[in-house]
Amino acid sequence: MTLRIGIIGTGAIGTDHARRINRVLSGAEVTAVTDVNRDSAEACGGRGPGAQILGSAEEVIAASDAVLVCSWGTAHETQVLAAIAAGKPCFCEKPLATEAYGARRIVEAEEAMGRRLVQVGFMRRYDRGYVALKETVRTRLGPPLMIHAAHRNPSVPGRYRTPMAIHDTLIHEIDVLRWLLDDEYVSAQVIFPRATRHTHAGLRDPQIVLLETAKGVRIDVEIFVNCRYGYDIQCEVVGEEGTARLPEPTAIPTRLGAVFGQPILMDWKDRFIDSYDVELQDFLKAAAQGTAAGPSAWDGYAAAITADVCVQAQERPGAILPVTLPARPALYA
Ligand code: NAI
Ligand code: ISE
Repeated sequence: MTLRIGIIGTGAIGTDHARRINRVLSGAEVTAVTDVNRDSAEACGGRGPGAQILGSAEEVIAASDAVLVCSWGTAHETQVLAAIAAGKPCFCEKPLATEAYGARRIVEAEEAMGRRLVQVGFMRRYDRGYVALKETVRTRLGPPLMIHAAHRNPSVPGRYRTPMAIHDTLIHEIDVLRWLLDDEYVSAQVIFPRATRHTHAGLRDPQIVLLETAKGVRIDVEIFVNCRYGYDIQCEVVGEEGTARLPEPTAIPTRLGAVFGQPILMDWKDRFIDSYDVELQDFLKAAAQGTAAGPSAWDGYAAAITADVCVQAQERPGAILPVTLPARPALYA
């Protein structure tokens, strides 16, 4: 059976996911799309000839076996709740919700259904480099003590504001480092170095977020979203017996014109291209069984709680604020 997939939000990642469902992955076809901006739905190149353009998220959910929520973060909660109410498996791009109470409502709705329906788009858990790093940390490094990480984007759209550095960008590290360490956060702090001249009044850039885990691991993450030179994701784990580093993406080193060089990618779409394929194939496999796998609504909620504290910490630079997670429900054991 070919799963009928609906896509809500056909911007950058909605279009990219449509392409991979129709042209790269197996078992599914995009049959319906919607976007508040109809021009965007019409321009969605990868949607395929069979896909209808519908007027609302609700119509897409009704017409599909499973849906992808790829709209802006502020719209995710309502759209995911509508998919759960219809009993349809739902892949929701990060963040699950822009505030923890929204993610909490999604967890409660899923619990009431009694089965998992939501996968959150934390694709780094599927990245070969992170998977290998996690295995190295688990088997060779001894207890982890510290992590030094950086998340740099060459630039961001004009609507990007200071809190988005947390719930749009840092959210990837919040999730992947919690997964990497198999640990929970207990505190967060934000400090602001000298600002780059390539930013504007609504965005403090760069920022440094300091996280502490229940086992006492200290993490520093630099977020620098106007770094200009490339899309650069760094992660080094320091353990009792040694250190381990996220590998650089494969690129051809050259010796040309008296320079030893290696290109740096410019776009997140290219940096994590393989992991997007694997995460969505995982979603399609579970959706065919009427359920969901991979990063759960609980993971989205845990990330949103941490993100809320980090946003508060942005407003009180230097203050160390507690992060408190409720008990994990049995559905997510
Ligand atoms: P975008 O701005 O390129 O596209 C979003 C689209 O959603 C736009 O066409 C917009 O008109 C539409 N939209 C907004 N609200 C809507 C609503 N209520 N109903 C229907 N359509 C709506 O943004 P982009 O970069 O595609 O991001 C979309 C989501 O994907 C965000 O949550 C973002 O954080 C996430 N994302 C995840 C990435 C990852 O690495 N996993 C990479 C890029 C984005
Ligand atoms: C974007 O939405 C993504 O998810 C990218 O992976 C991230 O690097 C970027 O900062 C976000 O804006």
